[in-house]
Amino acid sequence: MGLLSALDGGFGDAADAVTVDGAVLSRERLRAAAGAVAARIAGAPALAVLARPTAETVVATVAGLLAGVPVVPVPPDAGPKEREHILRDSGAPLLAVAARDAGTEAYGAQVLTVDPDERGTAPAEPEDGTAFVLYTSGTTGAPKGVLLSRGAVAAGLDALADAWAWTPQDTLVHGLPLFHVHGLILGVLGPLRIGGSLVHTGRPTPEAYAAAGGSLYFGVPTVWSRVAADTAAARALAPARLLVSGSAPLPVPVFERLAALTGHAPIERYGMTETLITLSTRADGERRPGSVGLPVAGVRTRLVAEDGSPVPHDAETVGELQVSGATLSDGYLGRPDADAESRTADGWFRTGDVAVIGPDGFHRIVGRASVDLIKSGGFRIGAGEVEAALRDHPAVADAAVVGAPDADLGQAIVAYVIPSAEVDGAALTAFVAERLSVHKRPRRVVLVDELPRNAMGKVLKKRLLDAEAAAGPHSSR
Ligand code: MCA
Ligand code: AMP
Repeated sequence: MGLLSALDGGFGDAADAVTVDGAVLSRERLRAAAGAVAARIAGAPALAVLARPTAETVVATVAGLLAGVPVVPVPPDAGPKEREHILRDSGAPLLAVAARDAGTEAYGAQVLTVDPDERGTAPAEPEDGTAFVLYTSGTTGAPKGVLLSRGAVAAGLDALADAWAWTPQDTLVHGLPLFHVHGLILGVLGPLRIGGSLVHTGRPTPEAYAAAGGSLYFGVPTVWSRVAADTAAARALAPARLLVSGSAPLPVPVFERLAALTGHAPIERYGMTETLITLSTRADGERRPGSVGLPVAGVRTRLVAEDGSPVPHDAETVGELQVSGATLSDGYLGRPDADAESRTADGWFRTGDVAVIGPDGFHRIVGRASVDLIKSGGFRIGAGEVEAALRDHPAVADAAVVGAPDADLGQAIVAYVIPSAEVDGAALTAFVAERLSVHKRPRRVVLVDELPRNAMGKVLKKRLLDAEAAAGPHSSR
């Protein structure tokens, strides 16, 4: 059975299988349009896709999967520095875009326009191979390409179908970006494997979620917090079957308000680009606020102390969460150093997240081991990448970036900058937004004369975070 097992007509041809950006695609039309693109890309080593939330992105992604060509989603707002890195590092010779983006900069790749009305014959899906190269941030340096196999994606989606009782009767609704695991793999490939239909709302606004009338809803905590603050929108979700939160911690007050207004205790699940979704509460089990539940089918977890010894499952003692199983990636593209660092000698993936496990097996994520990986609005952002972009500005002598607690975004990027010439925060924010992705821009810039450092000269980020905490709660909204 192929990865896109619901696309081949096994569940019949729903006329409205995929709705995105106002376009409605039946499975038959999606298969035909993707078949036409698949014929044009056959044999290519990789296909980059300018991943706007559009029908063209869905068609191009499905075409890559049908043709056995690894898909490399490119964030549509990625500035020149980030886009060039993704295209060159992945080696993708083709960039698929919608007609309106035909003139886009592709850094040596050939631009391929995708037309959802084109018709061709879908080839038989390959059995194995790399499905995606997904770019994601580390603590330092440019984003790394994570190699996700077809087998890992299939195992990950099947595990979620089991945990969430996700069936062909479901209509999935979300408005998340189509260049990450959450929006693209769960949110687009999920319905193309499991069946049922997808409504992508363009943006994940409370009003759009309320109007969509789905059964299964996905959101990052920022989305759920905005829904919970909009009583009418939240109440409109009462007829749904399941609300699922992930990509960052769901604050307990948001969980509780959502449950009170919608009548649904949300499911919380945890994962990473490198591992897909590994932990979740279950549709048929307890949905405990603040907990990400149990390992999904095919995944094992363990907690390890700093000295490598096992940590007791007493719901109190923290350790590094390590995972193994069928959903793990095949490593980072061309980065054996990063592979070696992220895997243990016995093959477990080191998540870098700190967690506790209770005697009942329920997991709680306590935080991240490194202050340099920031989660803002559910986006993973490396402090080092933002600092490097800031240092490229002629008026910046040095910069240190932290994720400060934020009521809306979970963490907000705050940049402490030592200027070398006259400059203001707005100019620096715009500079980062233009070079990297817009969501990597600092939400606040603090100009300082010096940065706190230890005897080795390393910036003491904990001290910057203490200063943020002392300044009181913020909300970027
Ligand atoms: C604002 N804008 C700017 C600037 N400031 N543009 C250029 N320069 C500036 N200085 C524009 C933006 O382009 C955008 O415009 C608009 O302002 C809003 O931007 P922003 O404030 O950043 O958006 P937001 O509304 O605050 O975003 C909140 C959000 C978003 C919608 C929740 O953070 C989001 O989509 N998060 C999802 C992240 C996610 O999917 N993560 C999954 C990865 P315009 O309106 O024109 O676009 S995690 C994963 O995959 C794992 C496995 C997992 O566990 O799930
Ligand atoms: P990404 O690779 O963008 O998916 O980011 C993965 C990271 O998101 C993980 O290492 C966690 O730090 C964080 N994360 C994802 N889901 C959750 C969750 N439910 N609770 C807490 N952190 C989460």
